[in-house]
Amino acid sequence: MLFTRHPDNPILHPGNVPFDARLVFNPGVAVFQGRYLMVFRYERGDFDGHLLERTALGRAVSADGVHWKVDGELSIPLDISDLRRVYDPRLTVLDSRLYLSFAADTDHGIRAGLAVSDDGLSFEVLDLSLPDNRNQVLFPERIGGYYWRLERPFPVYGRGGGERFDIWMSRSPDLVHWGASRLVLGVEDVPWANAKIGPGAPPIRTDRGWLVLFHAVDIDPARGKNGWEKRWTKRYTAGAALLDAEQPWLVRGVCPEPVLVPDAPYETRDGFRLNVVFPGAAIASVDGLLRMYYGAADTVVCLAEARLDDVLAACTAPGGASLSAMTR
Ligand code: BMA
Repeated sequence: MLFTRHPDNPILHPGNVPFDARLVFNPGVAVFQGRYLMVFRYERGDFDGHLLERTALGRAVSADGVHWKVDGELSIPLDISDLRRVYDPRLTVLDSRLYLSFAADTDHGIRAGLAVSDDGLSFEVLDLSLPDNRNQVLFPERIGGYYWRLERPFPVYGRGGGERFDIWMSRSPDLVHWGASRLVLGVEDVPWANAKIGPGAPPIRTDRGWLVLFHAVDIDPARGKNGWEKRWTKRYTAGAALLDAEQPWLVRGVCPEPVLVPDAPYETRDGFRLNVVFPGAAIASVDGLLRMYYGAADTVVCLAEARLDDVLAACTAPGGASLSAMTR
């Protein structure tokens, strides 16, 4: 595996949270106003009884990106009457403002939302997509004069009724009106996936293009009891792809193997849904280290690290799926 787990994993778990939270996972992380900021998903409920009662967002801060202090809950002011819950946050800093993209389950479908903040505490909602869309991530820069996002719609009828979903992209002149949508990466471009893929971390600019960490799901009907669930046949792994710097809908390469697969006990043995690594953030440091923050087993927050150059080289190595999207 290209990524090595941090020895302090899990870096955030329910025991670190000063309020009632039974599962703490799927983080968005950004360096904002001089420190690391994390927004994470948490579930309240009865861990031993395996009952979950409430999904919400929490906030943590850190000086080094490894040691975190939870400093409260975060509420997103969504003015819709059919809202059920908000979850799976991602953070992007763009023009010195902090953007939070999130999934919103409503009575009428799952919507991808975007909110903005100037202090990391209070947010204004800019947009909620049509259903069904999720895993929206915002690029940290304008490209060709537009804002860009990756997203993952759920085309159930068009893909034969099963869970076979792909990574798409839209652009916007103002972060509110999105369009000119294109397919970026299909499940068939990811050799080890057989079910669905979705953008994970907001893309980061490198000298070879935009690096995207994504999640990829394979289903094996032989998988049985897994975590709290009687039956959970999916495995969530992390993958990496490189998009063109100026025409980001063009895929320059896909790492032919996952960059992280569930293996550690906190990914495969303890928790709500086992065999899940769900990347939500990537941070590159000046000394060439790439950090990936991810949810493990839908229960804790973890960190893994790789050399950025190694990940870029793997994305463009011969034998990997590459350039397949260029003809779309
Ligand atoms: C996805 C989302 C994520 C979750 C993952 C694994 O569909 O619901 O929030 O981490 O499944 O359960």
